[in-house]
Amino acid sequence: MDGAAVGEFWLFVKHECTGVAGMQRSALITGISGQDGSYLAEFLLSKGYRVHGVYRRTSMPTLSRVEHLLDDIELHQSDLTDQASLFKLIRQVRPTEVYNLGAQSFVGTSWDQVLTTGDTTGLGVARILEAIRCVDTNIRFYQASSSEMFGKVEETPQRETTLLHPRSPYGVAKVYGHYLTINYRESFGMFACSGILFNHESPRRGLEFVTRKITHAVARIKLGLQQELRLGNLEAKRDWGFAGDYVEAMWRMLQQDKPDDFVIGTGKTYRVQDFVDLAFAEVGLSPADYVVVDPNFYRPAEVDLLLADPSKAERQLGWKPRTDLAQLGFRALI
Ligand code: NAP
Ligand code: G4F
Repeated sequence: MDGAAVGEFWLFVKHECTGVAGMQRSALITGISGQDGSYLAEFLLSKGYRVHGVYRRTSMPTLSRVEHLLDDIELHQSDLTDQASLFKLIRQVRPTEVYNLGAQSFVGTSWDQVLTTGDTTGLGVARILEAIRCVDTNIRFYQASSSEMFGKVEETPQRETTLLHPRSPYGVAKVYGHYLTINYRESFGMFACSGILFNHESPRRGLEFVTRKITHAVARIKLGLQQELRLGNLEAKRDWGFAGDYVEAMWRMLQQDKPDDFVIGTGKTYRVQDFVDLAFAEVGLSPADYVVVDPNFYRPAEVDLLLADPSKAERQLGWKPRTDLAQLGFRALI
């Protein structure tokens, strides 16, 4: 046999072993139709995982972000508000890892839908942890926690030990999920990790979030399709990274010897106004001619400043962001 044939042979043997002995690692992702779910699915497939995704029944399709993966992933209908269906799903799939990315994730909406947000973003964590606990406590669990939990920040930069002071119903629900994850680790010895991720963006980001709202509008203005861009608080500061980098950190957390919690961010912060300036500069236009500050987009309570200290992740996970805001490139976001 030549070298290539030997390689093929071993690949075949490996495939047979993982298939027959059930050794192939499998992951279940809630929120697979979302920004992070789609990048995580791609990443796990590249690592040889069998990838299962949870999606909700909707009157219109919501799977455009994973359309290119539909032949490679297995989709299951369920909902974070439905305990029985989550239990049945975990029992049927028996994944080795569960990534809980599903949530009502838009901060602004959380004041209008306090209970839905609490039910999905908060209690949803309890339901999936309970399902895992009943089926198999060896299943490793990742919870998508958020820098929004730091809220009215108690120190800067924010790290794993920074006191939490959430400023929105969304932030409050995430605090519940974060502490419940820690509690299941401490109570039942489960391998449960909480990733405290700072804002991360991509071309797959929803259009209601400020980065995509800005870049989408800038493109439309440049093309003559829109005349103005109405925004809220331009002074808020965020630590923005790239979603594709951050999903690798999620996976790395579940490959550790011991479960733990990690802050994931870039360690740089920018004002919304800075983002606006950069995006308009990219197409040679002046924001002053188009941006209108509209109090309708102010929030009842604002998170003024987020800045990550991701040094624990770098030390323990060997993870570093590869893409900062400038590298991410505003053209890619448009
Ligand atoms: P996203 O694009 O809004 O995706 C949210 C996902 O949750 C979607 O797939 C959505 O499904 C699903 N979902 C909503 N309600 C559900 C329910 N009741 N049952 C099951 N699934 C439900 O959010 P993302 O940016 O990918 O964020 C992923 C996770 O990380 C979220 O938990 C978010 O709160 C958290 N997080 C995000 C950031 C960030 O900057 N992106 C930072 C920190 C933490 P549909 O498509 O059906 O709506
Ligand atoms: O893009 P945003 O809506 O993101 P926000 O509120 O920081 O939340 C995102 O990041 C969290 C992590 O910290 C995640 F947990 C959460 O799920 C989500 O992904 O708003 C960013 C900032 C805010 O200060 C907001 O007040 O931009 C300000 N802003 C100003 N004008 C605006 C607007 N935000 C939006 N969405 N729309 C505006 O017109």
